[in-house]
Amino acid sequence: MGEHWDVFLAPYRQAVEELKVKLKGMRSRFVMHSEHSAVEFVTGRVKPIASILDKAAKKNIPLSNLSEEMQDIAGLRIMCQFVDDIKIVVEMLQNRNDFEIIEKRDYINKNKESGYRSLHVVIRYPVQTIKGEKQILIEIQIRTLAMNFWATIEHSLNYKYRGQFPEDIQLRLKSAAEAAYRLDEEMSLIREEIQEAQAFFTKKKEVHDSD
Ligand code: 0O2
Ligand code: 0O2
Repeated sequence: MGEHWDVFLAPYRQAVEELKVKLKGMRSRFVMHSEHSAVEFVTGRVKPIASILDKAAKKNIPLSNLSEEMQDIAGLRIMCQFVDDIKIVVEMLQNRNDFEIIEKRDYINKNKESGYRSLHVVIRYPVQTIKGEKQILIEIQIRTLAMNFWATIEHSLNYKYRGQFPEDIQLRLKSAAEAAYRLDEEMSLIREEIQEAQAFFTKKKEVHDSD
């Protein structure tokens, strides 16, 4: 089976590497134009085989249907500073013509029971293989740094407790989720202040330049 997995996962590995370069490129272009970058950083991974098997068993997905039914075998994650950046990133993804967005799951306006917040988009991405083009599904998670902090901690605790959190930990995670939400709100307010200041200085500079 080892060799089969290598063959099966090869296009996913290639796609993750390609998309990391492409999405990191979005950040470089903001920086080049001296604009606030909607993209803070990008990570990506191919799901480990053991996690693919666990998830397939949990969701009753036959292994022969993995490529159609498991959307996050390849996963990219885009971290943003501010909640408002997430919308900008989604618009940029929508305007690209190297892949197609086929699904969007909004866990920001409608957060999960756990307290998890993120915007997920599933894309259909064409990979060039020696046997021609292969279309694969990829999940892109877009979240703020605060949402990422919470999700990373919760994910490790989940691993430790296998989803069965002791009650005190569960309560702490809920209140940490609320704190992360408030942090995002506070930062959004500061962002507006920064942008107002930038607009003011740009105007002032224009006046001086025309002197
Ligand atoms: P774990 O289990 O979190 O320890 P580079 O080539 O240097 O840019 P590199 O080393 O290939 O990058 O990895 P990258 O792109 O920085 O990040 C890989 C990380 O993605 C993982 O680390 C996770 O932190 C994160 N990740 C985990 N799950 C997901 C997911 O479902 N979707 C996305 N998009 N990212 C995820 P590890 O060490 O592989 O995993
Ligand atoms: P990994 O690689 O360990 O991160 P389901 O698995 O049923 O919840 P589905 O339909 O596959 O979800 O898609 P969904 O909900 O869009 O994406 C699932 C992924 O979102 C998870 O991947 C996590 O990366 C992330 N996620 C969803 N809910 C939570 C949560 O409550 N806490 C944290 N930390 N992350 C969450 P996996 O399968 O866990 O894989």
